[in-house]
Amino acid sequence: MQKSIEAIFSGIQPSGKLHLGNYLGAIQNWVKLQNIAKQNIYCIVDCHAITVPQTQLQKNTLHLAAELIACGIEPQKSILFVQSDNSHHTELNWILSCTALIGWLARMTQFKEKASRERENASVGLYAYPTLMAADILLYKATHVPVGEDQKQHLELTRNIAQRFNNIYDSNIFTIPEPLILEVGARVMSLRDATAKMSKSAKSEMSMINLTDSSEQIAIKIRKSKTDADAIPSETQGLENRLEAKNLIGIYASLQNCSLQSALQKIGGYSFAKFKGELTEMLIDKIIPIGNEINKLKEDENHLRGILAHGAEQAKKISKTTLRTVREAVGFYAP
Ligand code: AQP
Repeated sequence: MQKSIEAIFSGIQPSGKLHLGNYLGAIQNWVKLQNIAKQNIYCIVDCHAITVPQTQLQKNTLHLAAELIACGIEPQKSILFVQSDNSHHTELNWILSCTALIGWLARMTQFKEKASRERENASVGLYAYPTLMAADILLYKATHVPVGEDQKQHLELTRNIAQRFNNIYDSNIFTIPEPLILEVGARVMSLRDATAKMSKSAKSEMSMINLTDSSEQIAIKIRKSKTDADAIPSETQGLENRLEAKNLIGIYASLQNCSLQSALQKIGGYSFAKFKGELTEMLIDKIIPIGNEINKLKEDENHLRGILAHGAEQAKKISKTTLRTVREAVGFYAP
């Protein structure tokens, strides 16, 4: 992890219960960054979530706040707030959507994946998602954005939008953010199909480990996770074309905070039955205390609402200054 980081921004959608992929790929790094960066802003991005229909948005938003705090996001160290609680995001989004080019958006692979064959029936919001993400980041002059594999392209687009805006309006209003590429856990795949990423909105509960799963649920999900008939190799080359095996060993390595190669040095030669037993124990040790804390925090809704309200106030203080300079640069009427 780099030293001397000025300002971090990252967001997460309240689109369902947090899973192991969110934790290993994003949140555990946010927790570490709190002690490194000078300013940490973590946003529950409900405006992004409604790009596809949501049924329990309010409940999921509060639950996500509890989940993030239970994972170690400390409101004393980080600004934690809900996106729709700060309308500067949607206001800047409009201005940036007049800066972003259609050709740029058309190249975004996540839209292609999420809309798949239903393109004509996908929402305009799903298509324009990256400009709102750019607004989120640029409002706070974030210098670094922790991103997993799946978000690299969107961050590149944010950089292009910021540069184009600065050029058009002959300003240096926007800081050009750098990606903070994660070393481990960058992409955790589904336990049932290792060609798809572990995802909150996946239909099968068996495809993901949730942070509120019980020990029994964790054990059964790992026991039933897809593998192959061969033993575990001692070298990474032995994992070629073995996506499911690679995924499970990747999870093991992330939990141990080591590389795939050093994990293999330890477990090479194990049968999957033996390996799955060890992995289950490690997951239970990691997840059960977090789950207990989530359940405790969820009982006090007012406490959670207080944290989010304070976070929104702090966020608005920063974003209103950026938005004012943007409005001036664009030439908007100043009443
Ligand atoms: N499977 C994953 N492996 C590693 N990192 C992941 N992230 C998500 N899934 C994985 C990272 O978690 C952060 C928050 O993600 P998000 O909620 O904003 O959106 P997402 O990437 O679309 O997550 P989901 O779980 O797949 O949600 P749905 O199903 O609603 O689309 C991001 O940093 C992301 O990289």
